[in-house]
Order: sequence, then C-alpha cells, then structure tokens
Amino acid sequence: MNIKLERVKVKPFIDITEQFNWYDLIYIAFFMAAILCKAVFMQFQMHISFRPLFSKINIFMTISSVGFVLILFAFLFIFYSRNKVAFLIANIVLSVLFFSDAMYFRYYNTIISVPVISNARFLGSVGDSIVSLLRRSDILYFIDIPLFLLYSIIFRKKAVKSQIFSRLIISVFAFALGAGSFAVAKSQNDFSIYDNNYIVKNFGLGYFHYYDAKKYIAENLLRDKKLSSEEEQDIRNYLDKKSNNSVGKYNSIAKGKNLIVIQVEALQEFVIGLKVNGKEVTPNLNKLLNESVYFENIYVQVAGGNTSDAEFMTNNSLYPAKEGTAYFRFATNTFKSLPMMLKEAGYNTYAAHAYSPSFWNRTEMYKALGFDDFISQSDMVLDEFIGWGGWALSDDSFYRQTLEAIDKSKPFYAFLVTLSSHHPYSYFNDKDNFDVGKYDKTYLGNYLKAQNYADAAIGRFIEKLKKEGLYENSLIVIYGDHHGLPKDQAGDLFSLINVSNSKLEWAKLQKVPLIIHYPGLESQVVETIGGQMDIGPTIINLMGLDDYFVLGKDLLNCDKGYAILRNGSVITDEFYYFSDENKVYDFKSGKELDRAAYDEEIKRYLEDLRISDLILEKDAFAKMKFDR
Ligand code: GP9
Ligand code: MN
Repeated sequence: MNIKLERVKVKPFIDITEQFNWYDLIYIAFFMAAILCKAVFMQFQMHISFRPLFSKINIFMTISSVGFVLILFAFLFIFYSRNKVAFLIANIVLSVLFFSDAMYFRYYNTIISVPVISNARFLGSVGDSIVSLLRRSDILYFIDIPLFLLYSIIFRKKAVKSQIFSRLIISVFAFALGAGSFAVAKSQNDFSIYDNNYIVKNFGLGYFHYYDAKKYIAENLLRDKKLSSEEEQDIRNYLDKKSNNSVGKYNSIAKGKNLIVIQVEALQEFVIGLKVNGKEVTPNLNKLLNESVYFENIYVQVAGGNTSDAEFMTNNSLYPAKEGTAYFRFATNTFKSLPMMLKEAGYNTYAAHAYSPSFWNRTEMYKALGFDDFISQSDMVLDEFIGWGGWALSDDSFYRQTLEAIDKSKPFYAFLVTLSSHHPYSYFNDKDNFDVGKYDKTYLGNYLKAQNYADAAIGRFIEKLKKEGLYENSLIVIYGDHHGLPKDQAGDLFSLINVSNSKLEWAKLQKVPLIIHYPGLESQVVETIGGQMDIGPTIINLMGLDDYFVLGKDLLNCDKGYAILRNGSVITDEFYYFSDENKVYDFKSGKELDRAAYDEEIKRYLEDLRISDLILEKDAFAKMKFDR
C-alpha cells in the first residue's frame, strides 16, 4: 500500500512573523531594554541602589522593573503603528522624567512625586543651580533617542498587517506577566509607605511613579474635595469662636526673638525627675525646669504619622489625618503654619533632622509648611553614630552641625527633630552612660540610657547656645514626639515607677514633657491638661503671632484643660473617655461614670476632629478667603 504522507502545516493562533515585521519587533525589544536600563541606571547613579548587583533587593527590584516595562509595553502595543510613534513618545517622556528624577534627587535626595509638581512654586533654588547639577553621564538618559529615530527611518520597509485583536491578546498577556512580576517583588518585601526612596530601592523607579500617581489620583481626583458652603461656614464659625485675639497672659513677650523648638525622639513624661538608684535620668532637663515653664500633662496625640504627626501638630495645630499620614496625603495643601507666620515676620526658618529627607515625605511637607531650608542627613557629615541600632547620627553632632548651618544674622526659627533616642534602644545595651541597676540589658533599661544620652546632648547644646549668646535671645521649646515604650513593657515600667498596672494608668502614662524657656517667663509647673496640638498656640501667644487658624489652645491662657486623641478618646481633669469602649472613667479614682451624663460634652470636644478633618481633606485654607 502506498501511503502518501502529507505535511500538515499547523497555523499558530497568532503568527507574529506574519503580522509584524522583524524590524519592528527588534525596535520594541530594544525600547523595553532601554527603559529598563535607564531606570536601573538612575537608581545606581544616585546610590539609591547599591552593589553587589545581584543582592536580593536588587534582584527583586529588577523583577519589579521588568514588570513595569511589560505593563508599559502592554499599553503602548495597543497603539502600535508602522512608525512606532507611541514608543518614541514614551521613550522621550520617560527619559525626561528619569533625568529630572536624577536632578531633583541631587538637590533634595528624593524622587519627584506628584506633590513636587504641585509645589513647583517652591522650586526656585533648584532652577538656579540646574547647570551645576548636570553630570557627564546624564547623556545616557537620552543617547538612544536619535538611534531609535534613525532606525525607524532606515527600516521603514514592510507594511504592517497586524490586527487590533492580536495586539490586544499580546497586551493582555504582557500585562498579566507584568502584574505577576510586581506581585513577586511585593511578596519579598515589607511594603513601606513611609519613604519614597525605599519604594524606589525595592520596587524600582517605574513602579514608584505608578504607585505615586495612583495614590495622587485616589486622594485628589477620586475623592470629593468640594467644600460646601455649610462646611465653609462651620469652619469659619469654629475659628471665630476659638480665636483669642492674642490678648492672653505673656502675650508677645518673645516677639522678634529666635525660636528654637526641639522635638525629642520618644521622650516620655515619666522620665522627667525620675531617679534610678538615686541618679536622675535627665539631669539637664531637670535643671532647665528651674528656669522654665514645665507642662506636665501633655498627652500624645499622634496617629498614623507618628513622629511626623507630632511635627505636623506643632507647626499647624491641626490634628493628624484620620487615616494614613498627613505628611504624605496633604503635602499639596495650603497651610497657615508657624514657619509661614515667622517667615512673614522676617525670620529665616529651618527644619533639621539627621535622616533621609524622603522619610515621612519631609522634603515635600517642609516646603508646603514654609520652611526655607531643610537641613537633613544629606547636608551633614556623618561623623558619629549613636542610637537607633548604631546608625543614627548622634544628637551631639546633629545639634552642632545644625547650629553651624543656621544664618544667625537675622531672627530664626529652628525646628530640630532628634533621632538618637529612637528604638530599638539596643545600641545602649553595653553602654555605661547611665546605671540602670536591675534593668540592665532590658528594653526599659536601654530606653532610659537612650533618654539619658538625649538629655546629655541637650545639656551640651544649651551650653553652646549660652556661649553663642543665643540662650538669652531665644524662646526654647522642648517636648517629646510620642511614646517610647510599647505595651509589652508595661510590667517593668509600672514596677519602676511604683504604679499598679491598669488600662487607665497606662493611658495616663502616654504623655510627653513640654518645657518652655524664655528669660521673661517665671519658672512654674503647669498642670493644665493639654496635648501636642497646644504647643503651637502656646508659642504663637508668646511670640505675638496670629492665633486665628489654630485648633489647639494656648496652655498659658485657658480656663479648662483637655486633650482629644485621634481615636476619639477625650481626657479632661475630670474624666477619661475611652472611645474604644465608649465608656467614661473618673480621672482620679478610675471609677466608671455614667456616660450619658457626659455625652454632650464629649460630642462638643469631638467637633474639633471634624473641623480639622474638613480643613485637611477639603484643603479648606486654599479655598476660603480670610481678611488676615
Ligand atoms: C525618622 C524618624 C523616625 O525620620 O523620624 O520616625 P518614627 O519611626 O519615630 O515615626
Ligand atoms: Mn519618633
């Protein structure tokens, strides 16, 4: 039998070679490689990513970057045309973006995010120095563009027969692959929302821009930001009612003087005056109390923004954001801040913090708050490391370098945020700066040593201020940013301070010290209950500034003390209302009280949070007209 074998030609579902010519496919492959290389190049050029090249972080960052390029391809491929315009435009736009990221990074040590564009009005100083920021290697951001142009002119031979259907299928496939790559990278990393540079380092420059744009769209375009006329009236009535018109005690006594505010990392109130084995933990602050006003009942009001929330409250007297972090979510808002008021009064205004400037989005927020200068880790010589696991610039070096950087030829506002007493306090485990006795090598013991160091550094800083003639000429404000001991340390802490452990007593410990020094202010201890929201208004009164826009109270001129926490709990000298239980307790005895009797009062207090949220979430100060 004669069997005739016939070759059967199997036709692929999509025949790429039939629908697309090889010249175009090569072009597209090179385009994708070019974008990937430029993004990764930028990260290494700016030292956001480090050698070794094949470290775990770099490998997953590359997987995520490939994901970005695949998703980019998925979108562009839909618009595929014979002359590949979509690819060329994308290449130019991304090259300009990555190059601008590099330039911005050279100046501010952080990447361009959408708030940078909205806050472009603050960019003057970069503009002036653009040429000085250029590097020869920057040519690599653009070198491929003429080559791509040339290529598409030379190889314009074959006609395109591709169909939209085939392109869609390929795009969906590429998109799924890209999304999968993101997912793989994410599964390997704790996702930090606190630092844009961290996101770039772990997920790549492309992913960062996607993430940032998505966040901006959700926050600004998809959220109802319209301020209704009733809401506007509510805000106005509230501010009108609250305003003191600055007629209080001690009003203006420090007008025109320097303002030095020190926000001390994790400094809790209980350490002030505390002795362990007969020795004071904070001898320098204790000594300072003899010539200062000491507010001993200031409650921590921070929320999702932790340190940054404390900064936010002091400089705006607005509550932290209901969700997330005000420093990230509202960096494009208009504020009526303390640095702005002082700037208007002719001051130089500085914020200083010895850490990566992108952390907590400080670079953007400090601009939005009106600080002229942000002195960050990038401006400092890292010459001594103390605390935070041994890699924080020491408070001593931080104070010294900040003081050197300040132009003292006219009044200044220096807002200093310290770092050495940041947890983990393990750095102090084998240090003998302070004898903590039986707490040696414990979490609490190390915390006390850390605060003892922070105190010693403040002592040396104050001596320096005295030597430079600044001590007599400045209003000095010192406070803690938030708690330093987590709940699981309650046992040791209660035994140290001899208090019996209870939910109410723990809540009552969540306080920070507030010390205000000025030569004209007689030393005293103020028992009024307050919170970090009240630091700004108290300063504003002493410096004779406008108190109209603050939501907190002037602690030296208020009839009734109270603190409202972000979770809706309320503290007064009479009661403690726990929002999580919806119960009211007598502040002193801890006995449960009849909540109904306090309902109205609590509701009135909580109105503060509603007004603050309206101002922030609707960006009300940008929309409302004020004649002041
Ligand atoms: C880092 C420092 C720490 O910049 O402010 O922030 P925290 O962890 O305390 O919120
Ligand atoms: Mn902190």
